[in-house]
Amino acid sequence: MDLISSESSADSGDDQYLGYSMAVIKIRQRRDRQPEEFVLVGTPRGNNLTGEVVLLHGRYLKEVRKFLGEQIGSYFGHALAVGDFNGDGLEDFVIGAPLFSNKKLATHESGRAYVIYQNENQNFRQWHILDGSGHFGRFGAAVSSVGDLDLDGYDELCVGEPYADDGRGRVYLFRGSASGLIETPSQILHGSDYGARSFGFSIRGGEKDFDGNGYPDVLIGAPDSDSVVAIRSKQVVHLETRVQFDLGFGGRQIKQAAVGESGSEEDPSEMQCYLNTGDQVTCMDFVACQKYTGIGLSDRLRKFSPLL
Ligand SMILES: [Ca+2]
Ligand SMILES: [Ca+2]
Ligand SMILES: [Ca+2]
Repeated sequence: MDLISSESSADSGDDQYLGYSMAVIKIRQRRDRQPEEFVLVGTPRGNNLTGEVVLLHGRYLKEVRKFLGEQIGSYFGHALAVGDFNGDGLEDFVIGAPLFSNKKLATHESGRAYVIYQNENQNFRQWHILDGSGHFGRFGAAVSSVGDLDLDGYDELCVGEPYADDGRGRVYLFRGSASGLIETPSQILHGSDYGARSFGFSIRGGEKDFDGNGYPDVLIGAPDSDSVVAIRSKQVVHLETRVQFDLGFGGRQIKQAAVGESGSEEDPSEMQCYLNTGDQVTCMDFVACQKYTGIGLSDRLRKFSPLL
């Protein structure tokens, strides 16, 4: 096996911690070309301590671009993740900066994650920022594209905040969409629910389906409690509901209507039914149908909620 490495940097590059994190990303340099593999390398003490992420061509290991941090000491480049969060077929990436202090929120080391979307022609102009929730939580210490957990065509992102909740830790799940990651997390996992500490210090997911239910699962490291938590994805059920109203004219006049609509163009004055109170009312039967679809589902769902 040939040893290939990048050139050594100048002495000024010492102690910048190049190689603190790494990821491989496919980039399409021109519209008429196939994507090529590039390497992202985190350097959290680079660029005079703001941190930087270097993009190298995968074949030649030559630097082609740098992404620079915005705050000294934020550890921009501590963690890296690659995924296609807006489902356009081009890989995007995320940079964690867990020691970022948010002046607007007056929080110290609350952390920040930068989501960077790839466009055609190696263009990364669209950035998206996700912030941690409080002091010393260190949101962005781990970032991981956990694949398309709900199989809707957009990759999901997990971000660890390992020192939130007095050191118990949290992990945020952000869902992808056509316009990129949805800023409000769809789920927050709490280390306290698993008896864990520093939960979210490391995250790995999107590659394996441990329980064979057709959906990828996630591993979350919690080294302060000497534990790893395996999170199994639940199956996603798409439910379609339809209601048909029978207006009580011998089944001859069946109208379809959405829930909550009267759907009636018939004469409601024909009151041929009685309530328990003795009041006479218009007869109205209805038929409710529910259909479910999804990957890996059985013919019968154990917990299938009835419509009414
Ligand atoms: Ca994309
Ligand atoms: Ca998805
Ligand atoms: Ca699974």
